[in-house]
Amino acid sequence: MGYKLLKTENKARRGEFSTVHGTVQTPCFMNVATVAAIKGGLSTVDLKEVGAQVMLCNTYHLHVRPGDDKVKTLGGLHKFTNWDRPILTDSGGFQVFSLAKLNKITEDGVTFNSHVDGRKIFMGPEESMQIQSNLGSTIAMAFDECVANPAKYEYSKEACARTLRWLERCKVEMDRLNSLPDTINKNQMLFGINQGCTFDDLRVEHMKEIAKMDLDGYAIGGLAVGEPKEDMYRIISAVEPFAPVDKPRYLMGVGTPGNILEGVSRGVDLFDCVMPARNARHGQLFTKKGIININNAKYILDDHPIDEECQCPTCRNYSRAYVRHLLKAGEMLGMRLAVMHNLYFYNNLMTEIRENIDNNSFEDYKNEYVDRLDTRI
Ligand code: PRF
Ligand code: ZN
Repeated sequence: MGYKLLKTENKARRGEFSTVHGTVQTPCFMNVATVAAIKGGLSTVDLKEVGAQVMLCNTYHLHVRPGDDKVKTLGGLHKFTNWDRPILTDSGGFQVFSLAKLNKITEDGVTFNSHVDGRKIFMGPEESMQIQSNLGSTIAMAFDECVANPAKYEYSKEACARTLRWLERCKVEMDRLNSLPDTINKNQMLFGINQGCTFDDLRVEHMKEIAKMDLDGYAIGGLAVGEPKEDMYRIISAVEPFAPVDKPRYLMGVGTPGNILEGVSRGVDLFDCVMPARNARHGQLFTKKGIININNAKYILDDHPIDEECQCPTCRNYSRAYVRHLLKAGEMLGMRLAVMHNLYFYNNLMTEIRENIDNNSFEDYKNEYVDRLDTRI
């Protein structure tokens, strides 16, 4: 088990990450299923059709509903969702800070009100690890504090130090949970999360500290939270030399196809983002030539597939005019077909990225696509 670096082209890495739930070919996009379902009505059977390797679920949401204790009783997330490939669970840290009505942060953890029924909940590093252990995910994320952007230097420094102390507690708790007799996944992996806002010195210092801890992977958090993309790229380049070469690197919550290509070219292996599914639900569809808005009247009589070059179930069977009509009519099938296309597009983009790194043509591929892919046409 673990990460194997197969090939590099400049900083871009082609690798294989093996887990108890199978091997992930990297670079890889992880498909967001916050409440253990892809928004837009895709099943885990559909997820395989769109070429997904990894599903990402959320500790916070599943703790609030249906309850991680229920999921454990039902045999864990893999059995619950009928998904036999890797599942990564986010720790709840980020969601608590961005979603719930936050009460207070202390050294112990965070107290907040549930976004479902307002009830008061406490979550700290131990609680987050216990919930993720109950869910039985392949990879658990450390409980971190993602500071809002912009943030003051002094506050970012304190939050960073707290995130490091929390990580040490996460590791101790994870080791304890993995050794208990009734734990669902005794090989659960732990990824640490680099923080430090947009301050290069805090970021590098923090990455150096967490790199010493022999974790299963290293995430870069706290980016794509409203800062200019130049800041995001600069921070990735600053911390990358201090991330262990023999462990996967994960850029959390990123991003557009262009952001992913830039991330890969700076040495990132894993990505996740709500964007492909969310945009699809609003009629924004990715194609090789750029983003189309299927709600546009010019598609009313368009009998071509969304993307002529796409081999997804939607493009193989249905026209732009039909998908447009379904979305306009508010039919569930419209969202489903649109989301299938966009997720296939993202997973296929990763396949192409891998092939190009294998063939030493990634830089050319990136330069050809980077502008076009994020353009609205
Ligand atoms: N921390 C955690 N999850 C996250 C983030 C983070 O900083 C981000 C930031 N883009 C997305 N998801 N735990
Ligand atoms: Zn398609």
